[in-house]
Amino acid sequence: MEHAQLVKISKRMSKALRHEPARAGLTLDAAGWVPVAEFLAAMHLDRATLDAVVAGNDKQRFAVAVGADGIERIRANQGHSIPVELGLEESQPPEMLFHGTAAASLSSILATGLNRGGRHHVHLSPDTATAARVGARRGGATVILTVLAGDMARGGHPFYRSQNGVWLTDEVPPEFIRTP
Ligand code: HQG
Repeated sequence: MEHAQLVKISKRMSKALRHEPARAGLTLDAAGWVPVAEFLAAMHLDRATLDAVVAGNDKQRFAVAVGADGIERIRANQGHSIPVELGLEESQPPEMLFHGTAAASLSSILATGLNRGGRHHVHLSPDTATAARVGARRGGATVILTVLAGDMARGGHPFYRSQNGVWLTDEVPPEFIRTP
């Protein structure tokens, strides 16, 4: 299957597993999982396509796992806007993390800090290349902010790392943000 087609399906899967499961006729459990068989039927996907999307995903957006009950389930690793308890363990971040965003948002961010908006957390990248890619999603001029994550953690702000390497925190106050 062509790359563009896989990306399209990945976006459809993200929408159902992160934002609007009911619209796809799905009910996720408290941790965001849904049985793979149910998911395939609701999304009109075959297993080979699902496997190709999950394995080939540039950001490892999805996890497939067999539960204690022997049932195979799928969930999104992060990025939800619906309430799910991902069960992430608090984790010690590196000294610096990065956030790519629109240059037009800079003054607002420096005034109020980074807010999680509709998502569960503020998303931070482990390196500038990843942050640049995140910022470029917005189009227009982008800026890469440095977040003093080590200082934040020592100041009592909890950090979590999703299964696919995205760093998550509740908010980043302006004093922990450095511009280029
Ligand atoms: C901005 C993608 C003004 C923030 C990516 C961002 C990521 C503010 C936007 C993941 C602000 C929210 C998340 C403030 C924050 N004033 N703007 N005070 N505080 N913002 O999409 O971090 O492909 O919810 O800078 O790769 O861009 O979905 O967050 O531009 O990992 O897997 O508000 O989404 O992953 O946008 O991206 P988003 P994000 P997936």
